Amino acid sequence: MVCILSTEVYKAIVIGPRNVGKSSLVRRYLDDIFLEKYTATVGVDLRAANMDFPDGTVTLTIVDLGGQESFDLLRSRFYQGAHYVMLVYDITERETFDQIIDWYENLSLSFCENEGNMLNGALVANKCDLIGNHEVEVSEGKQLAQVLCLDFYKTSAKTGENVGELFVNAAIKSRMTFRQAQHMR
Ligand SMILES: Nc1nc2c(ncn2[C@@H]2O[C@H](COP(=O)(O)OP(=O)(O)OP(=O)(O)O)[C@@H](O)[C@H]2O)c(=O)[nH]1
Ligand SMILES: [Mg+2]
Repeated sequence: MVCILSTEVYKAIVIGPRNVGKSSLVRRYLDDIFLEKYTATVGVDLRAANMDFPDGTVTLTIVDLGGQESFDLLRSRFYQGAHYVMLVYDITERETFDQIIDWYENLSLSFCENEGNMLNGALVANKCDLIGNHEVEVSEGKQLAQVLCLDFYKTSAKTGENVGELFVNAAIKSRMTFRQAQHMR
């Protein structure tokens, strides 16, 4: 964590298979727009969100990582120092859900001792607006999240459902874990 004047700065990374809507979630949160056209993230996009809480401002730097396999090596370089991980799958593509364990294991391998000594993050079931096309039950997502000790969010970058909650919670959890770790020193 970096402290610039009274602003605390934390790092969140957004990962998961290609085309699941990672960039769309970030875009929905920061710009409040949704684009139907798919443009793959080439490598990484870096953004930042400022959030005002009663006890101070938090800047969440958001590292949006392209899901294509060719970026595997590059991607792991950005895991270092992350305070919160958003692990995204597409609720309408079971294959993306089935890949989550591999993503999690990869992450755990190259991760990053964060300052609280545990991997803080969320499993995100995106594209939930496509009702009728769901290939993964919400209960399955919740169960996996529980096993991996992650929060669970069912989101739609298209409608905005739960998107604000996801990012605000990422900032709150990052700060809480960091402060708890400070206390224990
Ligand atoms: N219906 C619906 N479509 C979505 C949603 N989120 C993303 N999409 C669409 O899914 C496609 C992929 O979205 P991206 O946000 O580019 O996916 P990504 O995970 O960033 O992909 P990579 O950068 O290649 O890893 C785009 O055509 C989006 O319009 C959603 O919540 N609902
Ligand atoms: Mg992207």
